[in-house]
Amino acid sequence: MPSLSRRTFLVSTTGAFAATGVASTTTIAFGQDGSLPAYAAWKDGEAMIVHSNNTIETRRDAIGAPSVTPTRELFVRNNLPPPSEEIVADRDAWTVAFEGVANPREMTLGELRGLGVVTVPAVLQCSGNGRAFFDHEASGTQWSVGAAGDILWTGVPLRAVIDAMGGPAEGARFLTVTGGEELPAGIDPLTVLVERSVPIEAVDEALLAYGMNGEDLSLAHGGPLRLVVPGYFGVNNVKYVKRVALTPEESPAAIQQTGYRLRPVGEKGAPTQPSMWQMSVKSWVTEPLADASSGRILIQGVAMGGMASVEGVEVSTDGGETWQEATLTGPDLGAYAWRPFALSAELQPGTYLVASRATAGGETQPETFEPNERGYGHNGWRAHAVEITVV
Ligand SMILES: Nc1nc2c(c(=O)[nH]1)N[C@H]1C(S)=C(S)[C@@H](COP(=O)(O)O)O[C@H]1N2
Ligand SMILES: [Mo]
Repeated sequence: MPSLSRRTFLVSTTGAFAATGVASTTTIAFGQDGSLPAYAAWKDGEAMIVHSNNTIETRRDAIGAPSVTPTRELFVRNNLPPPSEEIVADRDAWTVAFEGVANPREMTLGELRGLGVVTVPAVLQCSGNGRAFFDHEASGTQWSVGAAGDILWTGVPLRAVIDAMGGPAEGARFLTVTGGEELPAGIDPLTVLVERSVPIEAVDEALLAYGMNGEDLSLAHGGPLRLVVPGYFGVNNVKYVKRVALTPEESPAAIQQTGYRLRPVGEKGAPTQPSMWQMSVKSWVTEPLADASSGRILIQGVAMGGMASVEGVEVSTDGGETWQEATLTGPDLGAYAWRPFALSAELQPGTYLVASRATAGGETQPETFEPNERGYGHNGWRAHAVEITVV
């Protein structure tokens, strides 16, 4: 059982947030019994692990090998409690402020819809997906592989919106987007505000999404409107978007300045360290995970390239001694999507260490991944391998 202080960490993101002790009072509404919180009660409970009210993971054995993750099985991750359901009652009335453009203005979602539409398949993955595979007990939710899913996002291309406002203002270098949660009273807003910056180049691929897998975006996933930056880690995909700004500097919010920074174990976050922006090549086996009967067994999983299309996936049943090329089974949905893979193997009774190793954009998954303070970005194939017993 984790200690109380560790538990406080589990429900928060930034060190600042946890250090204030505020997390324990504002987000203590735990799914203590493992049940889904009200705002996500429509999720498939059988498929999910409820770590807390604000951190809900897809079970590894529920992932299977889908091209697109069913919405009811997609993970949820909130740094703050989500806003009230009222914000999705009248979606088109939702307003967003645009700044750092030639002609700054506010627009309603109803108006934004008129500017264009695009559907982009892209992986949504939390920076901490795979944290549980580090040995140094990185603080935070102990996600295994299920803080990720492949989604069909529908929305307005951000480029069209910026163009409609006369283009970026002079000196703009970052896209800075603010979430619309109500902030807890009595503490410095910058310690809890969800506001993220990404390099301005991301505008070309980003969208303001109002649809997920052909349906209106739910409150749990950021409805009525969220930012999607294809290829970038989950945290950059700001939900409940209230403000979009093209800025000369990165956001002053702690979540940007010190949070989500890749750094050596034991070091504090700082703006000079790499930010969790672009994702890397990664894959994991989703079945079988435990016992199997001898004979022909179908090993399946999913592989993503981050910013590049998956070129291939190799599978090993002997812990990486030998590898065989797997088949990419799903359609090629582009650079930002994942692809399911499969390999049929003849296995005699015994124990096997089953691993997968993807290649994309000329990069192959490494065997190990350097530990880092917060346990971000793990894509080492060995730690993601599964031991199965064939009887
Ligand atoms: N406004 C807002 N946006 C947010 C967050 C948040 O807490 N508030 N969490 C971020 C993080 S850390 C992740 S991993 C993704 C999770 O998206 P999901 O809950 O739709 O799965 O949303 C990101 N966007
Ligand atoms: Mo995340």
